[in-house]
Amino acid sequence: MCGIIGIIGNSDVAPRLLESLRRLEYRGYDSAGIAVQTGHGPERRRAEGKIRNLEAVIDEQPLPGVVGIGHTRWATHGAPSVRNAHPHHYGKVTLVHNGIIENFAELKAELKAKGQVFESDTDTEVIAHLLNDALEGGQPLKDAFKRVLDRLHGAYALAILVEGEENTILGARRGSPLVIGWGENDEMFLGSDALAVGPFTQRVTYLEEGDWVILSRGGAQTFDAQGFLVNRPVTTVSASAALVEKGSYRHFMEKEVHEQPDSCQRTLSAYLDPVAGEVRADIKAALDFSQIVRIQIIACGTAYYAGSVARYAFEKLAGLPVDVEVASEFRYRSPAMMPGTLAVAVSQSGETADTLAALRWCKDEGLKTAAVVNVHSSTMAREADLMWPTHAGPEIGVASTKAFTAQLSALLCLAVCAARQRGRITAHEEAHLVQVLLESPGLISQALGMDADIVRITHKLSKARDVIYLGRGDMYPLALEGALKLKEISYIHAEGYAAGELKHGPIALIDENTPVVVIAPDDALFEKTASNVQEVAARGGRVIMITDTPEKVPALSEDAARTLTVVKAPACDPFIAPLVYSVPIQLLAYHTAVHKGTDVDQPRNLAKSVTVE
Ligand code: HGA
Repeated sequence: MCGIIGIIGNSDVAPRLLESLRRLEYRGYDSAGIAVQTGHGPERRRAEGKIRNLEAVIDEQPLPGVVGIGHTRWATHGAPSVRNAHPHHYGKVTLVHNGIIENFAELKAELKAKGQVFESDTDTEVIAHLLNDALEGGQPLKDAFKRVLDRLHGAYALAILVEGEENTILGARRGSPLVIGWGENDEMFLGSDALAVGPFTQRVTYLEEGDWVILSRGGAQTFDAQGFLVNRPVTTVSASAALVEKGSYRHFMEKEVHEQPDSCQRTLSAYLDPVAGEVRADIKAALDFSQIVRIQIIACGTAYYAGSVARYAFEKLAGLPVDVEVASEFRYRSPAMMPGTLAVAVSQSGETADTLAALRWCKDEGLKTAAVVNVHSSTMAREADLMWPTHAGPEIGVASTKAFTAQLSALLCLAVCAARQRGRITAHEEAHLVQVLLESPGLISQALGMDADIVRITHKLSKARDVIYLGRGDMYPLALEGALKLKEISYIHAEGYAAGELKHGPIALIDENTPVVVIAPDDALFEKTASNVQEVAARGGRVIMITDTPEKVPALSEDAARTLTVVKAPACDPFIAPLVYSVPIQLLAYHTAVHKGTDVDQPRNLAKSVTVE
């Protein structure tokens, strides 16, 4: 989602604002802008589309000045246009905003009734009007800011410049994250995450929910939601620049797909003790699964599919009932929760607005909560009773890959932990499963070797209008994830179905123009899935079958055989098949998108870290 940067610097800030915005490009955006204190009030430059368009505007009309703010916008209210791009300005106030002001219509009506004119269609602009009014009314800056924040409903991270306050940036967070960066020689920064300030400092303070701040040269006064001065700790983050460069890869997504042996290894190491052949003692000590009667997983998008895969493992191995629900439905459904339920939020960023709201709802209901997150300092990490980290490293590609397999790695380890603690498996069986899990990075690496075979089939796939993905058991959520990945980056319509469900409706879609991707590892359900392949082939469907046992693929009639393409995956234990088979489905989507020439890392309309509803 939108990125924010604010700098109180010692030299011209425009180039550094742009540098930070480039770092934030990965979040997905549709316009960008900066504002700088020029000596006669803040001045803005804005542009639709990519940062390079903004650079061109600034090249033509430079913005000198040492204090400024910048923003990448992912439109929620009002079309992506220069007029709606941030910073927004009214009177003395110029500001950028992440989030949604839910009561903006009511506030706007009130302000319009006073004769004020709005220049954009955004919800954001009301904040500039409100703050300007409060300042014009003679209120001191601090009181005016607090009064305005109290009137806002919804979610915001804000960075604000005020005319006449040349060395100040106001910041506030509710619902959307914001960090303070502490630089050298009294330079100060505000950012929507640690990566935003990463080029300038590694020393950051994470603002808490409801916090607001008056940033000045060399310092910051931070207040909580009630207006009390608070002291939030300064932490040092390891924003290794190398992790956010593409290196020799064409796209971040390609790099991240290839990083999966490492990211899964790192994540598995946080959960498994390879020497003892068991789940690590600290993980076992943190939660006793024998005290849990049910798990409620809440997540969105790809993380929801990771949770859906995990359900099979928790139920089969640990005999623990699991429900998985998309957070945007869960949060408004008034679900009936059973005491003893553990609520598990799964989110790469740990900031996903719907998942966070669902997590908070569970906490309010008195449930124990856990968060599986990749950003360990995120709001979910801090608010959940228990943080289960993934170690994927920064994920820059909007379409999630390594974060997904890291989530799967963590959740599969936790399923083993639960099975052992609930007496469902012996120490010997635990050791076997730990061994199987530890083999997965090597097998993921082998699966990356399917690249060339997959490139060969994607030229056909890229011409399809619709694609169907089929899987059974834990390959069913993987089929859903495969379809999502293809939709996200290649814009080809794709749907995932449980293979056995095909004949109950979707088989009507089968024809020679609709490729069917079948994910069929050599597991207990292989024969059943193979029968579904027969059903598709019998109707002239084109099947791409991803399997480690091509020799078991049923003999098809000569005609049908011509339409079948088998892509060989590495043989693996069915327990880790979701990890291994993630790779070919990611590669399939990636190469199809590359073939189509889409913007793989920043697909249209999508954003990373979805901090709005
Ligand atoms: N509501 C504001 C900001 C949108 C946002 O936070 N996107 O991530 C707008 O539409 O401009």
